[in-house]
Amino acid sequence: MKPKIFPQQKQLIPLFCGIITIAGLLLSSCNSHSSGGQGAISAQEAAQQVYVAPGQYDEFYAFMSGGYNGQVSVYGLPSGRLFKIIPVFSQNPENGYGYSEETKPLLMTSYGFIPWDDAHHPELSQTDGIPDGRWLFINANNTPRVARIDLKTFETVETIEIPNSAGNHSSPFVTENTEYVVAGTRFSVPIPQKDVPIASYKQNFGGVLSFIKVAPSGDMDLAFQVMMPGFDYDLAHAGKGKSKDWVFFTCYNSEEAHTLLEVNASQRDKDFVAAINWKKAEEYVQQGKYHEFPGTYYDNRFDTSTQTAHSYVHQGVKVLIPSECPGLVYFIPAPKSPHGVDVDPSGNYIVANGKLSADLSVFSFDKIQQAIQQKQFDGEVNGIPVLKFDAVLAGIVKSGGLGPLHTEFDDKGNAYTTFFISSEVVKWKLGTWQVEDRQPTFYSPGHLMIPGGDSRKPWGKYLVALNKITKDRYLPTGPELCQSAQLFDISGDKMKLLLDFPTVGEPHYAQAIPASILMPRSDKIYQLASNHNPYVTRTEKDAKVVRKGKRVDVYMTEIRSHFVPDNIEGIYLGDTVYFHVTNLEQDWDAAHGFAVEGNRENAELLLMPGQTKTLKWVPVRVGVFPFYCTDFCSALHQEMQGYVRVSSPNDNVALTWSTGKE
Ligand SMILES: [Cu+2]
Repeated sequence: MKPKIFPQQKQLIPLFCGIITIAGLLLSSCNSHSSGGQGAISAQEAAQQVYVAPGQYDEFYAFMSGGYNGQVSVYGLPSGRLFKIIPVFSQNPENGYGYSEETKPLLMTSYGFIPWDDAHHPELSQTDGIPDGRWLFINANNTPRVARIDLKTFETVETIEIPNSAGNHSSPFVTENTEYVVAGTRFSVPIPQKDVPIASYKQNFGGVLSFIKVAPSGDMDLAFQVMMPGFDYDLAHAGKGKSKDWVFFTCYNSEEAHTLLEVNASQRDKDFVAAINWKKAEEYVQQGKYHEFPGTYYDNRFDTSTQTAHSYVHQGVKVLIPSECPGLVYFIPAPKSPHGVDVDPSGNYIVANGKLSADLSVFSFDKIQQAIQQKQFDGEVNGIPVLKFDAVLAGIVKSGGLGPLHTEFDDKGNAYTTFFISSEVVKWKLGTWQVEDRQPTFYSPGHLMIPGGDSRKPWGKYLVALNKITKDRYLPTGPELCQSAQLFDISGDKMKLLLDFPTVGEPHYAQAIPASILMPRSDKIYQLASNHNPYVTRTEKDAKVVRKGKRVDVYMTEIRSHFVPDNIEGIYLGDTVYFHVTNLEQDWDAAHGFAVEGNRENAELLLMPGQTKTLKWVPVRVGVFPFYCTDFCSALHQEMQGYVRVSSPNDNVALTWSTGKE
């Protein structure tokens, strides 16, 4: 297929060819390093804008999903510097998350211990529709879950499983005051799960949209689900301002195909946006108009006082059936397999992007309300009224691009949409629906992100495009290339490309917030005095080793630059040893690690000041094995070591422990 070049690009960047053919979605060959366009600025000017001098801070924190690494990475903007990787759904040997006994419960599900997932959409908590810096939520796509990260510690503090769901993609978007986090199923499945022929899809499969209640403490609980037709639910956003009682979900595969979806789910001219009135749903639940469905799911909560996660197993879900609940759900026809559904800062405009179309359909919340009142319906699906397309349409953006995916907003009445197939970001005006600017991206952007760009108060200075393909943008690293983000300055009339920077995993979506909001909230240490881990050792003289049958508990401390105890004898083959390590430091950034040779199941521990963590170790050989601090903590870090002696059960070695005894 001949690569298609759009006129603006042809004129300004003749070599640009990162265009994908719609038929095969195959990237054409591309050898360009050009990054110009109307917004081209000199390298010096761009460098000045992203340069954060040594010792200076970035203006924004950006949180990017790690996709198939199951993590969140934290970057600074505008520099693109990576600060931290927050493990969420995947074990992380780097800091022992999912390996320490305290964090293992966070990875528990009804399927058992799941050490991996595919994390797509970070979402900051909001107050009054504005990111407030309390928590960051993120979804697990594969084994449906939603996690909450506490932004005081930048640690995962809760994961909740979502029953009846499969491929938790349209998640975890929050309502205006973080009353709920929503989660829509990507794949429809038999509900409840049962053994049926796949060909019975239309009779047996359904899709649920889940509403997770968030308590003022942040704790999540699955409040109710809405049983929808057997479509694929893709993305969501809650309303804001006048539309704050509603949540909008895009869906595709209204054809209800179960094989070769690339053809069979692209038959219809229009799929839908499902508009759900969650206030009404609450009323129906209160009136008892729900069905109790079976479903086992885990809610895993990290107790900050004991620094330990616990799993709570729940049974049964309240499910609302739309045909029994008038006014709960309406379908809005949206062209051609829509992907993103994005609500502008005023809450009036809802943008749905048909990923196989060129145009963007923008709906008006006022018109939706009017159409509902006047019953301007175009039939119904499973008892869900379908609103007349023309009655709710606010405008169409004739984009000139192809494959619109996702839209965010600035604070000046502009919207910005990524176009996957034509590899560009298009800026357009709300109300006039006119295209104001377009810039190529390199290549094939999925989501884009403007700090606060899905909220009531965008900080419209920068835009980050999260690109799927980076061919020829960086030094080659074999067949596997890094993923990439591109930073644009959107403060002026024209977007200006400032920076390419590689990302970790596959970033699907991102959120950003001014550093001035998060910095003052950030904890520096864990207070030793308020560490109530049952295995805490508060002083060196409290260190001890306790045997109970074949279980040995080592209560150990670390402080620069020694362990107490550092010599342990009287461990036998067949024992299971739990090293409960407490970092006694009370100084910011004074971390210590702990690792012991021959640990087959678990990684290391990494302990922040005042923290207690537990590493399980089952010795498999007789001998004397070293343990050591893995974090370069002081000038005498290399001296920070110890030994544990393992004897044969036939021998008779007394249990002893000590430090500094010759
Ligand atoms: Cu150390």
